[in-house]
Amino acid sequence: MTEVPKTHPRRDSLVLRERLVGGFKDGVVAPQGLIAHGRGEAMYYLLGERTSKEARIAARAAAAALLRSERPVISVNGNVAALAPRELVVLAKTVGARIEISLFHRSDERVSRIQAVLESHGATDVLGFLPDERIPGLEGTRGLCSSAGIHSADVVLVALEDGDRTEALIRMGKKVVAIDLNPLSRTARTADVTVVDEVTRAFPLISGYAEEMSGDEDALDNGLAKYDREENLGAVMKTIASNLGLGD
Ligand code: PTJ
Repeated sequence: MTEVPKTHPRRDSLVLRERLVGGFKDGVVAPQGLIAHGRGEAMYYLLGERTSKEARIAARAAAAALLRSERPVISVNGNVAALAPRELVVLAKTVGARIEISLFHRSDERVSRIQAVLESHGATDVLGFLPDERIPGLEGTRGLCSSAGIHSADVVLVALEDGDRTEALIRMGKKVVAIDLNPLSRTARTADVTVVDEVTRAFPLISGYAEEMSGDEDALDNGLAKYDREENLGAVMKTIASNLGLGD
């Protein structure tokens, strides 16, 4: 991998790129994942590359939804495994969620490579290699899932997810928590809770709130009550407009 100079003003962004490229070379990230990352980078740039107040409000609601869940599942794709494997394993342990590898561009080889990455960061009982169920409405290998994971989950956390998949999960009656830098994406607009932030920041943010609120029913109620998706995404769009000099 290319060494990123410690003093480079855009070091954080370059480090994420290197993780993606490394993941691609290791067979973890799909080629399409590199393009998806570029789209995310553009949105992140427009958002000022920081965690907004809206992201914090959404992350609190996300943590509350996961803690209230009976059967939470974190769905993992190639990009997430390359960018934030440690952070996602920590979140899964904090909220007691199962981890399922669920790929848009599925191959058994990539699933097992992603599983190895997650296990090297402490994940156990990772689902996804032997799917035995389907997500209705999704054709081909895209629709595969596990009966012990996504199929029977009540809350599914998806990150960098394709809009079709998010909509299909909602049609199945799942509560969907999404992490997506694009407030205009179908995933962002249809998930029950959308955290508009970069995934490596969003996971620790949600974990932190989960630790803080665990066992405090009033805090969980409050976290959920303070979140309104349309209002939240509207405020995010205003930040983008303002950063573009298009103030109201
Ligand atoms: O590993 P696979 O086979 O499951 O494929 C994964 C990709 C990412 C290729 C697949 O899910 C895909 O095509 O995703 P989309 O439809 O391009 O959606 C990705 C969304 O994530 C876009 O809205 C991006 O803006 C957003 N995004 C990209 N990078 C980040 C991000 N959101 C948060 N953090 C990021 N680093």
